[in-house]
Amino acid sequence: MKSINLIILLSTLLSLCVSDPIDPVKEAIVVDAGTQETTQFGTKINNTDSLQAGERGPTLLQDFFLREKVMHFADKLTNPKIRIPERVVHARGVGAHGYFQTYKNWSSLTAAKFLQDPNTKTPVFVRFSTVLGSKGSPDTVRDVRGFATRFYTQEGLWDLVGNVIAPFFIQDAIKFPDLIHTAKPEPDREVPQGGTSHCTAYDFFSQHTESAHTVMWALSGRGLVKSFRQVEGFGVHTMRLKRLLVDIDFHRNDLYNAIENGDFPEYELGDATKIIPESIIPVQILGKMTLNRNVENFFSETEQVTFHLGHIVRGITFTDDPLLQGRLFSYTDTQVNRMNNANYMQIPINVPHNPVHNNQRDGYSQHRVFKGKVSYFPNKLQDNTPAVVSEKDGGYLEYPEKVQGREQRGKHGKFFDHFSQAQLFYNSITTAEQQQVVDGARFEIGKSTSLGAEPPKDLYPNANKTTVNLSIENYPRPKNIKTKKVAILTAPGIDVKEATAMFNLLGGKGAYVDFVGLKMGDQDGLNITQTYITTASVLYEAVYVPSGTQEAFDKLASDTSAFPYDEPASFIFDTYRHGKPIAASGLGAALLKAARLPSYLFENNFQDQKKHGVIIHEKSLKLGQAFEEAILKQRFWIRLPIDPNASM
Ligand code: HDD
Repeated sequence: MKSINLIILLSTLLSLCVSDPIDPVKEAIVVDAGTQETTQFGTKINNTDSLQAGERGPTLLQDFFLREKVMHFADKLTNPKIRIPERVVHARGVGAHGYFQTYKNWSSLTAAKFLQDPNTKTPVFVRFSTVLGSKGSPDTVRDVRGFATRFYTQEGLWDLVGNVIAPFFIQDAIKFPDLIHTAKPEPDREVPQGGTSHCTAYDFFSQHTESAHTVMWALSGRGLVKSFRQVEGFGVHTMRLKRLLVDIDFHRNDLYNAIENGDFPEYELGDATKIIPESIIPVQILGKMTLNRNVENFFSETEQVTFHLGHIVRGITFTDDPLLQGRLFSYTDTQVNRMNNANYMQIPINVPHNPVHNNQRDGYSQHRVFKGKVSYFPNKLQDNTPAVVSEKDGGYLEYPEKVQGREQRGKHGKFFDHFSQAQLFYNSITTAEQQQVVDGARFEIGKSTSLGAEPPKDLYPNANKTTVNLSIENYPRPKNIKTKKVAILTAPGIDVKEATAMFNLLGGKGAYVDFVGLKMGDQDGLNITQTYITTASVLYEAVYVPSGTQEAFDKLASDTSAFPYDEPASFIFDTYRHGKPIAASGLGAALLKAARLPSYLFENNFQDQKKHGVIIHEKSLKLGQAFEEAILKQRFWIRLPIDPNASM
């Protein structure tokens, strides 16, 4: 008895001293390594085979372990009551943990406590997602990306369920089912998976012109993000997040690997309602979020997290935006259906880090054990507790918005301006980015045959206006090449010293460098981690070809039969046409020639090479600095054709 009291006392004391005492996810972590296997009811298992009558006899019904194991597996996979259905939108996602710290005390702006003390680290969980593809679809399709952030504040959960694109396709939640039906795979053939380049999507977009602005964003580079570590997130209705760090490749691995490597992505939280051009109202930066911990288990955390805009804390309230109001209704519905019971907020990833008390009881999978007989209010038996808290003493603060009007369908006239913001966006991005939008539109509309849509009239309301911070290309360049992914192309006979020198130079500055070769493993002392078959140029920010023997280059440049899928020359060519930096030393230039890069690049004009991001030199270390600068610049749009007829 005494020892139990001591434990309670100790844990109470501990919870008083530690700033974030409860992390239900951490508490729920189970380490199976090194343990003995048991059934769900704790009995130790003595054999992995099923129980049968004799060596060749039938299996016995009394085999409780077989019964339990197969039941659990089959239910998980097939029983719709137990298997959690994938989300109807944003099914494919990746999550990470981290924390948020406010830059200063914003009590002049909000009562929210987590925005007051710069020393408080508020735990966060973020789930990035594509919108349209199913759970197993590719990360890399053109799509909007979701950016859902949960803040486990000391006053409850606040979910900021946003996207990486500031505007949204519809102004009213009632149109959401139409929007999603158009963009999801077409119902007759279930194609395409995870993309908008098809008839129904553009049928809708062309008829429903309030989508124009958002379609324009989706057709820009923001619809084809390189990495979740280099996105901006927008709460769309209320808040805005800004990014700080940069980088690389396929989204799940990219985020996971960077966090494992200690290169934690950081995002700043700013405040700006609706899409007010930043040239008119600059974003006020409130604080910074750092993602520093990967999930332990994808299903338990990333799949079971239930974001909802209605998870809100004191100091933050809603507006009368019809899209927001509809979402508030929809997300509760979705989560109840998806999780198949009303107790989903008791799953560790969903539990607030502050105490929860109310009179909600029972239901499937109830994890809590409530003491006493009171589950109602008002009551005398428990002195009217759990008690409500007045606004002044810390209860939720309502915003006393004045509301008036008659019940009606239909919107105010300002909702019908569909093109001025689209035009402002187009005017505010660079020529190369405009070309991207045009190319994207040509591809997508080209895939949408027989629409017969009329071009809208009066397209030029904002013909001469621009605003700031909409161009990705014009963002401040990164200060170093940390986490940039660089490929060094090799074959037996390449100059190991040069290859190693470049590896050490870039790797020493934090870049992620891969030796790409014919076979994995050791090649003349180099550790080849990728082959021409397992990787592709799109996964890298830059490529370097070291010098080597004539023989090595004959092989790299001409023996395409050795590289049936992605031979080195096309690796270089793809890097070139995507505008990314290329470097070669000594005979390495032969591979660039084999890739048919323009001949003027081989005329030893260093300035010209720097301008085009193709750096060639006798010695690798001589080109190191120029190559590093080129990697920092990221893209050399000068190489890409600009269509003079592309203007809108
Ligand atoms: Fe939504 C999920 C973002 C409008 C209905 N939405 C979902 C997620 C994100 C967004 C990021 C994934 C959350 C996660 O990672 O678990 N949604 C948005 C944004 C919108 C928006 C930025 C416009 C401003 N959504 C919207 C409307 C409706 C929904 C208008 C319904 C009327 N959204 C849902 C949903 C989802 C969802 C069906 C699917 C799975 C889920 O909620 O948990 O309820």
